[in-house]
Amino acid sequence: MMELQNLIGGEMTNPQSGQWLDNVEPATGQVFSRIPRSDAADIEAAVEAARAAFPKWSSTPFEERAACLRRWGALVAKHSEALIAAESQDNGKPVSLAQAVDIPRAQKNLEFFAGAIEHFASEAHIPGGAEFIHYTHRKPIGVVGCISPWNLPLYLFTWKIAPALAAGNCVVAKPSEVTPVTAWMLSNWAAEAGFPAGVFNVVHGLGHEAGQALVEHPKVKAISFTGGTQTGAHIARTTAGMFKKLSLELGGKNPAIIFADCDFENAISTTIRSSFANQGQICLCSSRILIEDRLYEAFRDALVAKAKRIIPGDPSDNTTKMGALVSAPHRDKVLGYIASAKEQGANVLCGGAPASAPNERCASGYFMQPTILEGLGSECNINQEEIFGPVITLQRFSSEAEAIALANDSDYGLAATIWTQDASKAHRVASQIESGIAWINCWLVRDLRTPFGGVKSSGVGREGGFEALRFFTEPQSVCIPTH
Ligand code: TXE
Repeated sequence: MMELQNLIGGEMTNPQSGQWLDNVEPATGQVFSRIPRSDAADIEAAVEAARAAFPKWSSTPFEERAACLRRWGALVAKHSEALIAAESQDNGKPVSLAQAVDIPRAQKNLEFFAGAIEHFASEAHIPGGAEFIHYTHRKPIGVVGCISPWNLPLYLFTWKIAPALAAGNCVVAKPSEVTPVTAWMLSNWAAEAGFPAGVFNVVHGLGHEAGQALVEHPKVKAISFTGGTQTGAHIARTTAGMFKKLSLELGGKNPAIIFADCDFENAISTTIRSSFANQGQICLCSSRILIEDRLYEAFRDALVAKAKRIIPGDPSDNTTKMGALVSAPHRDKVLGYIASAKEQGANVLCGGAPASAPNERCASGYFMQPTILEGLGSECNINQEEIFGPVITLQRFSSEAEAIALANDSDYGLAATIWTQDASKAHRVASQIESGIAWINCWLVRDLRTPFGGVKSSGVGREGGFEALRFFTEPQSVCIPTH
């Protein structure tokens, strides 16, 4: 049985409580590892180690901080096969996806922020007459908390810790208890990458225990969180009176707007990917497909025909395109939404039930059929709440204005995709969509320098590029006379 440990002050440590949590493989439903059930005592030890390491790390030249990140990235590359297998086993995603997306992007995150810190400049302001110079000194904050979810475990874990460390902060990270393995593997290589003891700490455990203790710790000056909107709201309430910096990347209910003049084949194949990739467990997935009236039947039938050909398989099989959902509770949550949709009169065009096990090994795994629903109004909970599984709904519109109104009829505002071959319409529609991200005739095309995040219930703040480095620093404005 694999036993994970916390990394605190450069040492791999067991939970002070002596309590452990089972970790289940989604494809089989079997326990395959156990992790520390850490609590406030473990968080306290990690924060103290981080505080002790901060003076030296924050004054380490940025070139050395960048070199540590680059060495870490090289270690991810060196161990990529083991990381790919571990990510797939822990999350239920196909190995092909972990190989194509998760692990290469984790390496890229580390390398990208090594470069970003080498180019992160600050400003000076010289008023007319040049009697004074005002310069902005961007200083690391101190000890910061990084809390990450289970859908893209190492990808989103490194997306937070890399800019935090690059900027000169010391980190206490709390990965999801549902998918802790690759964060633990990475923590084993921190010393080899050159990070001094205490600069980077990982405390495993439950959100409302270890996570809550991290969020409310008075010496943790900033929290970068990705996860559910409800949890994000809870963290905001917890920290409101503590005036901590907060970066909240939360849920989404992303529309795909399909105009009749779209590139039909491209729109179909990309919408299948944007709907069902990672079993629909990506905050950027499209879950509301809005189709112009005169194209509705043709698009619907083509989408359903493709979705029916997606057969959930054993994630460890290289040919598998769709794996298992991350946990039994999550699988049941998704099935609950489908049952509710049926009760409300939805027409199930395909799927709508658990998928049969792909083989004996996976007999007790959490597999679901890709599901497409139609016939529900925009106000229906199925079209308003984040399901976060392989479930999409189809709605129709008859005008550009109606498409925009439908797309914006949501408490969320993370991402949107727009399909039209009329460029001016594309720009016009994109500018009216309430979202942090808009893709036109493509999906999930990423440039790590761009601001990443959402509006409304999709979160507060932006990650990515210099946005992340500005979040993880505090600017001080200094003024000096020039005479
Ligand atoms: O998220 P949680 P979960 C959405 C998706 C999903 C829902 C819940 O709809 O169904 O969120 O998923 C830690 N103080 N997204 O349960 O609970 C927790 O341990 C501090 C969208 O995974 O928000 C984990 O490390 N930390 C999202 C992390 O928060 C707490 C991706 C996320 O857990 C805590 C994942 C607390 N009180 C889910 N409670 C996206 N935007 O990509 C929990 N945590």
